Amino acid sequence: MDRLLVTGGAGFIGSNFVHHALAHTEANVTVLDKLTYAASEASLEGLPSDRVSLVVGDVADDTLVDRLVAEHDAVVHFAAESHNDNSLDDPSPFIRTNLLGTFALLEAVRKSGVRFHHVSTDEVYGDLDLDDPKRFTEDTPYNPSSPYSASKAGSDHLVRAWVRSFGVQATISNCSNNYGPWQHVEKFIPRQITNVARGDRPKVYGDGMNVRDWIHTEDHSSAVLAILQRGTIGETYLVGADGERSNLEVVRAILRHFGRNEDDIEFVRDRAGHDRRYAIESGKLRSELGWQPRYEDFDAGLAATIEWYLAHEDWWAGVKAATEATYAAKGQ
Ligand code: NAD
Ligand code: TDX
Repeated sequence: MDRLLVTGGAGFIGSNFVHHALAHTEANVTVLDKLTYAASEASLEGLPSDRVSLVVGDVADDTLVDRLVAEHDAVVHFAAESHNDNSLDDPSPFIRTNLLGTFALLEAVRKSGVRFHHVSTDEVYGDLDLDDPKRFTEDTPYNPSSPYSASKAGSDHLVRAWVRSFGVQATISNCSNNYGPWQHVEKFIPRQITNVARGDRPKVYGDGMNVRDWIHTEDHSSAVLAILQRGTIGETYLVGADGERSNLEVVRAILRHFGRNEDDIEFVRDRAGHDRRYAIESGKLRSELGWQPRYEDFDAGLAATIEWYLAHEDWWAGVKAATEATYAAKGQ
């Protein structure tokens, strides 16, 4: 796999994966990214220009995708509309990018025989009750709640069908909530870090008891690379690092880091259809591919992420006010 095509490689997780792949393989990488509001070319700065190039384009552009895919040995597909709240305001770009984009890529790899890895989410499984001892496994039935998660579920089904019907050489990973550098301030952890950094209160939806299973984005990258290199074609792997925390626990940890009162929280309007809890059982990935997370201490990973946002205020300050204005207009 000397030539990798990474879709969405200018986004939060995709850009981290590009850095990871360059550091841990000999591959050259082409990033295919539409550079939407969520992208950041800064996240790719400093990479060796003889090994990385950026093509600005749409994964749903089948002519472009056919040509690019045929020039590579493998595709790692991160490109997506990724924010649940945006999908509730306007589902249409989610349907176009997440479904039609994945369809265009699958047709291209069908023609060229190129290896394909599809990056997906645990949200395709719906949610768990807070007191349910179960966690999601590769056998959990699909039950998505939001337009975003339904579009990702649909894209997973397309991949599975293209493997079974057309023999496409594909794998799928479904990962839990990522945190780390370069995540857009619309998302929970960066929103609350930057709120508290500006002296504002964290904004928590509903009662704040919703649980997410946090994993550092670097650990997601190492899992994707392991699956790309050693995964079994046609298989799905769940990716998680045993990082279950309620939203309240997370904002209290952020407030503590800044020396602020842990109860200085603003409870705002709940998200429609808000999933209660996600939890990943990642035993298959660990036992079959020998993968292990490096960031097993969430509090240490969160502290490093807070410090990163404080050191990169010039990166997020420009979009913070507009992001907060959009939330405020919805009572969030
Ligand atoms: P992101 O929103 O930060 O980045 C998405 C990237 O895709 C951006 O660079 C954007 O410009 C690009 N993009 C969007 N539409 C495109 C199109 N039509 N053509 C080409 N490029 C396009 O998202 P993220 O959080 O980095 O998520 C990356 C992937 O990982 C997604 O598939 C998402 O479903 C999945 N995932 C995310 C998480 C998480 O916690 N963020 C967890 C599990 C899985
Ligand atoms: O201001 C907020 N306040 C709040 O309480 C925001 C933005 C979120 N929340 C809550 C909603 C969720 O319970 O925090 C939790 C996390 O919210 P998000 O960061 O929006 O993530 P989530 O909806 O869980 O989805 C994320 O993980 C799975 C990614 O955005 C998806 O792309 C991924 O598939």
